[in-house]
Amino acid sequence: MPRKAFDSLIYETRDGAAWLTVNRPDKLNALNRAVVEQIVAAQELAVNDPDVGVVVLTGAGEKAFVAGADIEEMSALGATEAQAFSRFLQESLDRLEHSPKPVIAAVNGFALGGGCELALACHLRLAVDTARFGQPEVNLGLTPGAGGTQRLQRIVGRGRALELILTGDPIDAAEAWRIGLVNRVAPAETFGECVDHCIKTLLGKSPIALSRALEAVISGGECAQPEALRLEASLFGLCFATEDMREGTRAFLEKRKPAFSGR
Ligand code: CO8
Repeated sequence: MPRKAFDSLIYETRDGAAWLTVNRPDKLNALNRAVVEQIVAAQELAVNDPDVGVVVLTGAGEKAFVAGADIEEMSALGATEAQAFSRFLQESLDRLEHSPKPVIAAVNGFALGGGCELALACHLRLAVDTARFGQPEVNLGLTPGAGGTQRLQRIVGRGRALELILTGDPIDAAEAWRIGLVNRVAPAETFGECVDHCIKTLLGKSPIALSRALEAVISGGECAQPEALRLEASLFGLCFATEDMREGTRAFLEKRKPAFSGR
């Protein structure tokens, strides 16, 4: 399995998926600038690798996906530095969210603060049943600063987002599923299968259709509706110039499974 080691992140590719594992288990995979830079660099590797169709982001160890921004490092920042750090995190997570290849968060434990915000920037969230989600920043005298005030309300609605952000109380995976914060929950014994099933499902689709659907939803979601609908129409139209669209429609009419070439 091809593997590249960054300081705080393991990058591996296997069977069409790139696995990005945040690797600071002794600090519950807390995010500092270096980790975030490495996530962005690894994501870039995945996007540029023609053998990769799906990206999976997870955390090392049994306990945490990512337990937030590194509080020790963050506590030393002044106001101007904190604003710059927030912009850096926002821009980095924006790049992840705008990935042309689907990004799955495999949430294997705590996803708190910046860790929850990282999961929110991924396209699908799968969680082990012991995972816990939360935006506990108010307990530190802070507000979320890596996109959480915006992405959370778009995903779960403003009422639930405000409850999480204002109380700082974490929720378990079952509650996260109930409110739509995660797509699937599985016990530890079958969590690997759950993630593999999701990867396989996505790898069976046309990568061009996936990338255009992501652009329509993510970029369209950032525009006013009339503009977003024009974007949707143009991306829909572009699909008709692909071999994959011809193959997908022909396969349906011939009552067989499509074999997409990604062209
Ligand atoms: N930052 C740094 N170190 C951490 C973090 C963190 N976020 N979380 C855990 N650790 C460290 C602990 O200090 C401890 O280190 P050590 O062994 O050296 O003392 C080690 O990880 C293990 O942690 P615990 O002993 O605390 O483990 P527990 O099982 O007792 O508790 C918890 C697990 C509940 C997850 C607990 O560690 C915790 O509450 N962590 C902090 C969670 C949190 O508040 N996260 C939000 C941080 S703020 C944030 O993310 C803002 C993002 C926006 C950035 C904007 C830029 C300015």
